[in-house]
Amino acid sequence: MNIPKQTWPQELADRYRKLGYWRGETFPQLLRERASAHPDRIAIVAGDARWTYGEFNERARRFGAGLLALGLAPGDRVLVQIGNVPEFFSAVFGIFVAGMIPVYALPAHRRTEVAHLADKADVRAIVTEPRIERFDHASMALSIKSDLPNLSHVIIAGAAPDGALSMDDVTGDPATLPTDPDPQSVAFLQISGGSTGLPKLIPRTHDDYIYSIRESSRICGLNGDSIFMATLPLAHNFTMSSPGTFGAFYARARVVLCPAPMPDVAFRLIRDEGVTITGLVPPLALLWLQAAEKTRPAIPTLKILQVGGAKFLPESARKVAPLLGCRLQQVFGMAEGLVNYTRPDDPDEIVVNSQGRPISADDDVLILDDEGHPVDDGQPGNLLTRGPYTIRAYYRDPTANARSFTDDGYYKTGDVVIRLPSGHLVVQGRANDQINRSGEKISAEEIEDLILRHPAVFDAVVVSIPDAHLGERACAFIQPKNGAPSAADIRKFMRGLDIAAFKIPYDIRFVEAFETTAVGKISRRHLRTTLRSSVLEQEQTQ
Ligand code: OOB
Repeated sequence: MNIPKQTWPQELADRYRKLGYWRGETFPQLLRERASAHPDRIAIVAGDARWTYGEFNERARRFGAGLLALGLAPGDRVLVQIGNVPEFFSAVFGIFVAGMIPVYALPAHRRTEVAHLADKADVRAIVTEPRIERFDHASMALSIKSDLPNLSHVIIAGAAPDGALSMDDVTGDPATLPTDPDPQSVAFLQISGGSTGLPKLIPRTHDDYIYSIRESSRICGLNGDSIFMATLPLAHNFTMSSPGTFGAFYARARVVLCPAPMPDVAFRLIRDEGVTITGLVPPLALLWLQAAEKTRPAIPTLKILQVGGAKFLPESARKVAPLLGCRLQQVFGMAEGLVNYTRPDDPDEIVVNSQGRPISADDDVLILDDEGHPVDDGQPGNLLTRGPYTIRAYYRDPTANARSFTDDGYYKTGDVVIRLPSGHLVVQGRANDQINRSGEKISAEEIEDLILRHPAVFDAVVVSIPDAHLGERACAFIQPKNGAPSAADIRKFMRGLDIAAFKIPYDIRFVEAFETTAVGKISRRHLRTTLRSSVLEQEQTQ
């Protein structure tokens, strides 16, 4: 079963093509062209492994042909849950060249999230590692396979347990590979942090995504001599596309995989490999700054440190250039599309105080008050956007689509921003109920639903509160029933639910009852606001 093409109105699609945004390029073509023009150039460095573009392409083609030999067909979805190892790329590009569609899961995702994604995207195979950070991903994938009849194969980058195949054994004759896909078709399904329920699937097309990586690599000044270090998880949209690993491949540059984001590991790798650009979330940037203050690392090749995924405060932003000897670039993006960058030639004050401006002159940005009226520059409002690389709908999710898109195709980001006269945006926070913990997005509603499964919980409300280290953290308020569970009981119970560990709130508080509205119903939005203010007041008086 093929998935439908992602649809922009014909008139806009024509315009994006005419302006040269959509050039009909595809991912299989991208890799093939680079491999044929620069077969011996190093594409990927990971520990002792150094893959040239030629080898990268060969590995992808053998694996793609192997998927076909297993009986999978172009259009099929394949879930990829792989950490920062080179097999991430041979798997993903192998899936591309076979005309199939990768679905990305983060290494931190556990059975609940992965099974949901696998089911929703109706995947035929899962490609994963035996273990990532000591967790047994292979067994988890096999257990999910036993529940989903269409999921026929678990493929392991490494030694495979019984019932799974090793990636090395999934090979075939590259002559069986199909011709390049339609550039307007969906290239992959990215996942959304979201504010409600489990992750939603984001269909990105070859045309739209390649436009965003091409422009991102231009904005960030990437060329064939650039060395991009992937420090955050490879599956995250920031690491993949802003300009990320895909932007680096587009520019014929080199990608270095960082095994751990800790300053000592990262600084050494930057020095040894001559890294020129990398990207971090704010809490990691703070860690690097702290370490740099003590050790003054010699990392002169590093020209740009990108920080994004969550708000980077000006006090910290100001320290990047003096302590790390490179230029800061703020990145405010979303897997749904829109990405904003501060530009290399922006004045320092803009780079420190804003989260950048959109990639494209055709990114339509609206900033509206709660009644839907545009606000003036300098005033906070809700950010809505549409454009040549922002989706028009989630994959198979009419309820989310009705909530998240306007009739004229704008995506309601849920972010509250201020626009400066220069067009740069300053992020103020979220209008909806999402916790941004170190760049990991957590839906308050999803966590409430999970806590409610505990037999001694009558009701739960989860709110986001500021945290000195993480930026924000989740705080769960619980109204118990049948006895008095402790915070430790709740956490233990949640660990048993097979969810990503970052979703388990550390801060759990008990209340006797929640305030109710006049009609006797609880307005969750109102409750979250009052509970959040009560925490903030308490913290201020401490
Ligand atoms: C990136 O993508 P997602 O999909 O994980 O999260 C998007 C949300 C935004 O709507 C916003 O709430 C928040 O993350 N965010 C920021 C931010 N960058 C993202 N909030 C404040 N300041 C920033 N610089 O996080 C993402 C995707 C591509 C590039 C960079 C980040």
